[in-house]
Amino acid sequence: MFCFQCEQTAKGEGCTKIGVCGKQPEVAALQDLLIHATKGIAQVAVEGTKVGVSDPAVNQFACEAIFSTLTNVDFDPARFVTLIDEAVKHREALKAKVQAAGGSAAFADGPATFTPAGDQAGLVAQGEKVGIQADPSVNPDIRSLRELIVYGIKGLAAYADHARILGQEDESVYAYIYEGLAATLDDTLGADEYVGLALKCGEVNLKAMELLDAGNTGTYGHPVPTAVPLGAKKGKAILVSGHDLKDLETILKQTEGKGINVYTHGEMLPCHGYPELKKYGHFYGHYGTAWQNQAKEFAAFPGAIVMTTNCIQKPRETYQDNIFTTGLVGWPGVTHIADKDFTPAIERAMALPGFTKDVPGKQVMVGFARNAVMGVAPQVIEAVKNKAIRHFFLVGGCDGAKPGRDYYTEFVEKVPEDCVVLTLACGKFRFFDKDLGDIGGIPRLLDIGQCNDAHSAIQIAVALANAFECGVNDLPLSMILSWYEQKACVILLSLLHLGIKDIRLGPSLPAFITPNVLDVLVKNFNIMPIGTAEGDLKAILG
Ligand code: FS2
Ligand code: SF4
Repeated sequence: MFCFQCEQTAKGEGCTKIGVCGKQPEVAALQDLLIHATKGIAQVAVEGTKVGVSDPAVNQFACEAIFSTLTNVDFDPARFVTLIDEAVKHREALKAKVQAAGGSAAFADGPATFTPAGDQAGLVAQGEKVGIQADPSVNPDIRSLRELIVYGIKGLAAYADHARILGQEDESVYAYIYEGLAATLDDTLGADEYVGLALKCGEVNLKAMELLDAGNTGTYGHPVPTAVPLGAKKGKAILVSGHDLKDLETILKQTEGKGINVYTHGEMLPCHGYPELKKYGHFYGHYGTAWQNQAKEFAAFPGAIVMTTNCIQKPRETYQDNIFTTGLVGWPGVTHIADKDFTPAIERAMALPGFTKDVPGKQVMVGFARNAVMGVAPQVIEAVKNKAIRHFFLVGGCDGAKPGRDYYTEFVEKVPEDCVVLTLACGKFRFFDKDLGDIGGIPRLLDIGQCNDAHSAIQIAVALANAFECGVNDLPLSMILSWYEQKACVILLSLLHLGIKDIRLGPSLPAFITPNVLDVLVKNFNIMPIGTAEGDLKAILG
């Protein structure tokens, strides 16, 4: 196997024996083959676009298939075997539609003609031949850019899938996914074209995130500042992790009146701010921190656990019977709830002891998404003008296990008292329960939401820039980002598409970026690795 799509890749180079994430070589090969098969769909879909053919079922499938290959989503080989077969069926059905519409669907070779082997072992063997390093003749910079596009598309497909679940879709998003994937097969394209396609990925992602924001806020209302207990309430319990708001709502509905309290874990924390979710009396509080601490935290949770999206890790035996997956998440041997009837998880929660007494704990504030922050824009602008607020820091992104991530905790601790920290995604668990106080009533730590809410952060930055009649780069705002998986890759591409400069990125730079590609990013965007908290603060604030 060879995989270097995430930040924790082995030795900062690539996972070759087994994934640091726990991905087995067979699953890595099947994921590579599924991406290959989806590129085949993309080749046909590009021809379909020329004759006005687009198939909603294919679009949904393509995003689900791609999302399944994100880091920490699906580790179950059997699910990939099914997805690969479905990919080929969708591709052939699409070919027929394209031909019926007068288009061309005749391909001589490549993914558009790929025939899957009849069993898992055969598919694994096929997958081993189509991985990242399959063609050693490819120039490393071109390979780097192609992989950057593929990982950007992985993040984009994830956001498009989240948005579709809430009824929000746009043809332009699917059209780019196909264009970008098909382009990675095109040997006539050079570095400049690929850089353009990578930035276009970021541009299209803004649309996908806008759709997701519309889906979230249109269905559940605009988040409002909300205090969330970190302790627990006596009673039976279900913990919901991942990012999917609709799954959480479904679980809240199905547990109503059953004496079960529902808790969020990881990236689900911001859900407490949505009016249509917080209205449930048994939606109690938040348990635990970021994804990489789940083995310890889940082992101590006295109820059932539902994983709705990334990030799942190998379950310990002690809680293997308590954890359930849904949607695109999978782990071999873990009960998967495909039909959204969460009865197995509810029954498990009823059988487990739950919290036998109230557990006291702190509270944290969530709900500072764009609507809430823009509601206090006049006070914020006034505070900047009268120098009560000197600078804003967006300290956001993914968390992970590396010791170097302590930088983000230290950074927030050292941010001067006349500065405000905006945060989002699971990286915030490094500092989310710190009491940073306020500046004239404006909290110094504002939680915008999940990684899925990056659109909200961008809207806040754009609104501030408009208020001060300047560009985002001219604002007293610095972005200190942490990355881990492919959603972070596409958010970074969106920020670069917007022309945002001087981003500090850590804890390490992507292994799939070659020195030459990095050079392009540095020259055009002055993107830089994080240094020390003290040194970076000094450099930013002067
Ligand atoms: Fe965190 Fe993991 Fe949110 Fe990422 S919970 S690193 O995949 O999606 O951010
Ligand atoms: Fe390694 Fe990350 Fe790939 Fe897992 S997803 S195999 S940790 S590079």
